[in-house]
Amino acid sequence: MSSIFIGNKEYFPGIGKVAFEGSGSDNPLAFKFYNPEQLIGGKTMKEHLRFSVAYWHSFCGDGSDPFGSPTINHPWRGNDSMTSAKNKLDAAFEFFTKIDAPYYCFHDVDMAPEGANQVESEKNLITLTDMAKERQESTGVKLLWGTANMFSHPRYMNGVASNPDFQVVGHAAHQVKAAIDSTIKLGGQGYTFWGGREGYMTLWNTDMKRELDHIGQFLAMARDYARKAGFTGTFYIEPKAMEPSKHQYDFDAATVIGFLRNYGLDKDFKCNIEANHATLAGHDFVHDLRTCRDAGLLGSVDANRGDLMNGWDTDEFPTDVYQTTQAMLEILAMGGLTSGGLNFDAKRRRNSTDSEDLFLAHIAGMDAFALGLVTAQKIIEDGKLAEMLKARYSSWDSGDGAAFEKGKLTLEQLAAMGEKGEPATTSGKQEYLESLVNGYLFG
Ligand code: XUL
Ligand code: CO
Repeated sequence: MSSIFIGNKEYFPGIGKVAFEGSGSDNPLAFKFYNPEQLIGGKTMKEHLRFSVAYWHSFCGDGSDPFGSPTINHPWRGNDSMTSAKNKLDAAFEFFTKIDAPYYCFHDVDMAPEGANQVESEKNLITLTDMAKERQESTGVKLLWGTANMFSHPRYMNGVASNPDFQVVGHAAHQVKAAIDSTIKLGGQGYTFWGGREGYMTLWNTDMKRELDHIGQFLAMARDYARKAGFTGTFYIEPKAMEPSKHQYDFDAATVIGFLRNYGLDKDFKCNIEANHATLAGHDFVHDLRTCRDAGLLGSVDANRGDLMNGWDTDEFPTDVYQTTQAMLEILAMGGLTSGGLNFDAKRRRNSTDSEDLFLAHIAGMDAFALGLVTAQKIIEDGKLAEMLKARYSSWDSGDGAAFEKGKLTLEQLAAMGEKGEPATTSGKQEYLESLVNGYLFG
């Protein structure tokens, strides 16, 4: 096993490049199902899945939670914040290379420490992203999307673009402009807005209509700036139902789609759907994916999963192949991801404290999505599910049903058809369909 290090130190010694060894392998540090070059329906697994590592959870998360202090001691901590940030960058690119991830995503403050003021913060960001550009060129790893962390700083406690205080929105613009500049410099294929503070706690102090109008205006300004500066990628809004705000304006996919259309943003913006955010909204992950696909607005995916036993954002690695199969079916059905990818917005558990756990967690997620892809392709090739779906709606394919769909019937005509007697009882065949899916998964 050869050592790989990006700067002058190897941060994950003893771990080489993770390779595909097949399902028979008992090497924990090998892929069992993710075989990057394997062809599935004419494209390689790597091209289909477009895996991305989240800088924040993987290199900034330290295992702390609201009840306890850090459990994970990162070896890249230096004597000052800029030294730590530079070491962290090298560790990150070492990890991307070893895990064979083609992409990564980051927030401004994940990579560069905040300075005493906005101007100093931007200077730090420029220094670190200049270094990241060199690391991208030497390793071939690319930026899937960039974003700004507009939720941690106290100035945003009452909102970002939705803030009742205009001065705060000026600060937000400065931060977003710097993050967009960095994303363009790094060749990012997307730019994400997650509105953690864009919501409210009580209507007693909130002018909801005005706040939503301000968000619409702000996003249009950000889009216009980025397009003028040469950004050709996709903007994403990432829906989330709650946490941190009680009522978040980007509640779920349907809400975001309505918002984008309402403010004329749907030509430039798509959704970035996160599994655990969909479940917080009371939906299955696949429900929000389907809602976006049907609207032509599924852009990218934050690949994780929640714990259905509780109601907060646990950001676990996605290892449930039932969910990854459903997700990959949606992605294949829309012709694949284009500028988006599968970004592991997931953190290892507080008590997964070995540095190899970061590898094991990503391997588990990548293998689960590879299994999902293979199964989804099997389902498509076999065609039985699609055939049954088509048959279920066949009464709309000809005659009066087809006339209805074409808008050729009046309510009076339709009502007259209702006099023909009780319709037949038709089974939905749910249990049979579920057993078919189990057959594709395990047969
Ligand atoms: C928060 C979340 C964010 C976004 C980017 O729940 O998912 O990390 O993905 O800001
Ligand atoms: Co996310």
